[in-house]
Amino acid sequence: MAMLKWEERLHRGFSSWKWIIQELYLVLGNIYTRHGMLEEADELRRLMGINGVGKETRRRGYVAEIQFATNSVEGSKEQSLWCHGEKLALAFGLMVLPPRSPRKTRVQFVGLLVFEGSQNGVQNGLALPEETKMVSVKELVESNCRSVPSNYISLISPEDSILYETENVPTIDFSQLTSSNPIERSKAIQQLGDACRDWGFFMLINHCVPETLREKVLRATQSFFDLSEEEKKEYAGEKVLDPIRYGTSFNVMVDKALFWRDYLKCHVHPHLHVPSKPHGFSETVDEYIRKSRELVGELLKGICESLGLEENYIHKRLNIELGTQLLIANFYPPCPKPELTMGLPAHTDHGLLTLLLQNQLGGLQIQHKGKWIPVNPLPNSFLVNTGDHLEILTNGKYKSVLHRAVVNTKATRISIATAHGAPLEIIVGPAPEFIGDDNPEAYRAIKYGDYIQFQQSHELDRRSCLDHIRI
Ligand SMILES: O=C(O)CCC(=O)C(=O)O
Repeated sequence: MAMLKWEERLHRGFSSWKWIIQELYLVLGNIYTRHGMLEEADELRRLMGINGVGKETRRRGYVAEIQFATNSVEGSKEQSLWCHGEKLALAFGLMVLPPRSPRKTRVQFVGLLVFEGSQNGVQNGLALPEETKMVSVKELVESNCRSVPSNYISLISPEDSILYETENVPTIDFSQLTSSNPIERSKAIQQLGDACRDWGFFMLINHCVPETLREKVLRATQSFFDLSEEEKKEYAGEKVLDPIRYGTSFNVMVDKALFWRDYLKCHVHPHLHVPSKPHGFSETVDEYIRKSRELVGELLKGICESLGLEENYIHKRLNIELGTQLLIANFYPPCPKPELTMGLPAHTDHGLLTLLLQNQLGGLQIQHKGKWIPVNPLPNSFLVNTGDHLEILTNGKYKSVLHRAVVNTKATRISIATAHGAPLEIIVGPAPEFIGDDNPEAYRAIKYGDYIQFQQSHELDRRSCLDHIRI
């Protein structure tokens, strides 16, 4: 690999500080991959060796913070570098700490690496530079990649790796929820309320979306991802709220490690935006999103009743007729070492309700009472979860729950989420029915569009975006 001039300088200057060099190489690996320089990225990975990296480092987005204790550091340095037109600023400093034992004085060395171009890009909502070549996971897998590149490595902490297989998310029978028998219906409403309050997730069976349509939309999604990269990149979009966006990972501008997932996100209501390719895709999506909207409309009515409200309360309060519906198609190709990476890290969803369809390959895990539970979907079922805006509206009564997607070695997993919420311009805060002397407002009101913009422009940092608006 031909080293760039600044890499040589850096290597000479700091070669004894192996942690910093390794950390820099890790970030540089990311840059190479983002710029489509896969050979260079591979060579870099070979040079640095993956073992040991990360043990003594903490990385935050494009700001890498490196800390270790040593007695041999003699000075501090500052340097600013450029790579592919993006400025990297480096600042090194020393801190002398009180000795832990009488014989050893500790000198802590702190290195800061700031990927300036990208940080500004994120803040201003700018796109990646035009010449940037995005590499999809599908492309990576098809290029015969037999290991997980270092920039895709994101390890789960040991306590978060434990799975509790014995618990199951509740099941709701849609036919009972819409039954003309009042006893059956009120029992189903009670179960729905319990599921929203205690789990934030449930499996929906006996619903109104035909199996043939579910299979058709999964096949159509596969054909979209089977288009050539050039064709798909026509839909790459620039900003997080663009009506159609094809991409990889979560948001490559902010992800500190890349995720094993390609995606297509489309705003499908109140206006339908769908790629015109492949043939028949937009018609199938249109049919599917209409049916899923109908289903979610009924669920929202049931949820209102379970909260003791009139069944159209949410429809009227949040103008659901003109509400936002987003379709998020997730494509997780098989991965050589699934334990080293994530399909999607823990996050909550922004809307009121999300409906998830998957191709019978498990991969979703949800957090329940602090434990991670793998979800095995029942045939022909949907998984439904309450989102941040239902938690905001109910002032915390119904919870939006953390969930994550893991990948597997065997086959491509496809999931299609439709997220349903208020119109983008509506400001949502806790409803007066849920506020009282014992229940003060727990969240600041925020415009739904601003909330999505915020969530999609920030790293998924394994906690709920709601933490930013909690009072
Ligand atoms: O693929 C999955 O199972 C989860 C997808 C998801 O959480 C999302 O799209 O936000």
